[in-house]
Amino acid sequence: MSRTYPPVSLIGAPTDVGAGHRGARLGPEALRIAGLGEALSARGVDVVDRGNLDGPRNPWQKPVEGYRHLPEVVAWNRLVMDAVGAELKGGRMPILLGGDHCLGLGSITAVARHCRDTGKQLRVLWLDAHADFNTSQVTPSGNIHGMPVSCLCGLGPEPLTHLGGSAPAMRADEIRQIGIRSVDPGEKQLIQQHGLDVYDMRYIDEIGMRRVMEEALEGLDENTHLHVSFDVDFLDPSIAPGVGTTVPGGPNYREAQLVMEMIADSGRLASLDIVELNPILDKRNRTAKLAVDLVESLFGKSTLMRE
Ligand code: EXY
Ligand code: MN
Ligand code: MN
Ligand code: MN
Repeated sequence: MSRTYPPVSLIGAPTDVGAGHRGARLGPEALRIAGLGEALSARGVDVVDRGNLDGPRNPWQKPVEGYRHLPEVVAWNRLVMDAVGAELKGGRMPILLGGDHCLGLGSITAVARHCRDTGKQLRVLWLDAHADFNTSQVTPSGNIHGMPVSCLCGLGPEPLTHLGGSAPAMRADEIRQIGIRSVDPGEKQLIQQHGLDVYDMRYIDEIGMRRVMEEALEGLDENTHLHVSFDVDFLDPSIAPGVGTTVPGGPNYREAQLVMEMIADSGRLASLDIVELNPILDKRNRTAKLAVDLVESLFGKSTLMRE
């Protein structure tokens, strides 16, 4: 059965203000050059490219009170929240092209507000090697791309936790994290205190990716808005070297394809972030091309021959 998809809007957010390496600001162009728009159009999707948001440059400073570049991170996330919110209001599926993962805060804040306005249930699938649940007190770096999930859950500086006007933007039980294999000590305590549902690589090894996805997608219905926040460092570095914070032992190509195909089968995908792609660290744009290949599977390209 060939599924139809909502019209899609690509939104470029060329910044790495939240990251510890520079280069993710080139991610949007790398994804465009890898043919993201053309690949989705070829699948019959109505694609509009809104171009790039224009936020402050990366001042490349040291952390201040546990946060690096907080004013710039706030400014970029406000732009992202407004742009993502406008596409949702217009009945289109926003695909945010990062840029580092601090932008997930603005994106998901917009999605959560849209869910409140429309009475939809929010479910976030956070595909990542990292839990991104740090705070200024426990962060090892001050980089805010390690903090978007804690900020979304109400832990963090007011300008970020209250980006959408109130906090928390999202409840901890609305998110499932998959692929996690690098968590800091303080972060781990916070995650346990807040009861976050984390499908880490050890659990994936034990029960397999199919069971993990069945559990993570459990309870979705026609009233669910599924948001996928795809941090490309979720993937094993051997297939995705073009990221700033690689962690060995990630999902292989087939496991990643299965994740995307099972999300597509759910028919609930309604918004997407593609973040942390760093072309400076990539090899001939292969990581961007892999990301496009996997996003095509989110839009119905399947390797299943047994219909
Ligand atoms: N947990 C480390 C930190 O907070 O600095 C590394 C975070 C990397 C975050 C990347 C986006 O996923
Ligand atoms: Mn991340
Ligand atoms: Mn990550
Ligand atoms: Mn409040």
